Amino acid sequence: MSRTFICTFEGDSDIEHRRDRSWNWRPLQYPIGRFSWNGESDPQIREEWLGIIAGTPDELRRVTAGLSEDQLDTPYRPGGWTVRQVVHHYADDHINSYVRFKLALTEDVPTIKPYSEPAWGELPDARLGPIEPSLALLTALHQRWIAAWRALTPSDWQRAFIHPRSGATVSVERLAAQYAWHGRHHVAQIRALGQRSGWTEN
Ligand code: NI
Repeated sequence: MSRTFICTFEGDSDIEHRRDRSWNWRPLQYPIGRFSWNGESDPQIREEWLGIIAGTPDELRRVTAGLSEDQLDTPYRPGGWTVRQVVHHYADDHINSYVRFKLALTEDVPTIKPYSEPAWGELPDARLGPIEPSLALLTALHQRWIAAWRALTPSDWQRAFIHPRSGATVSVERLAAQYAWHGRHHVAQIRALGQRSGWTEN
């Protein structure tokens, strides 16, 4: 049976979008589309996912390079997070997922602790703080994360945790697919904003 997953990130969830009636913003919110995966992978596609995850910190650095404070404080879409909040969200969210990944590797299908993405995004350091610490944190975090991914045995890819909100059992295989998507998802939001605003030519 083919399994198709949609994104279950706390803030990227279906629940948020049912609450948000502004369907006009969907192309801005999902410039590369929603996360989906048919539940299957092979060594080649896993390697592609890891390559994308490994490159995410540099992509984020590239797309935010040279932005002014005003540009960093511009929402990527009306009513959405600012570029600054998106950068801090990367650090906050990937820290949480790194911990979930490690829990899945070291415990027997543990139930993880969700967090409120919208609330974390509204904390003062996320709304107002300089982005460099989060860029540096993401770079270091992904070095550790990728080293851990690359050390997995074939059977390790099926190790999993339970997300208590959805009840879903999430394998680290699925996590790789999700984070390859997530890494490109918000970078594409920022890039699209820059293009619409005439900040960049590409
Ligand atoms: Ni996100």
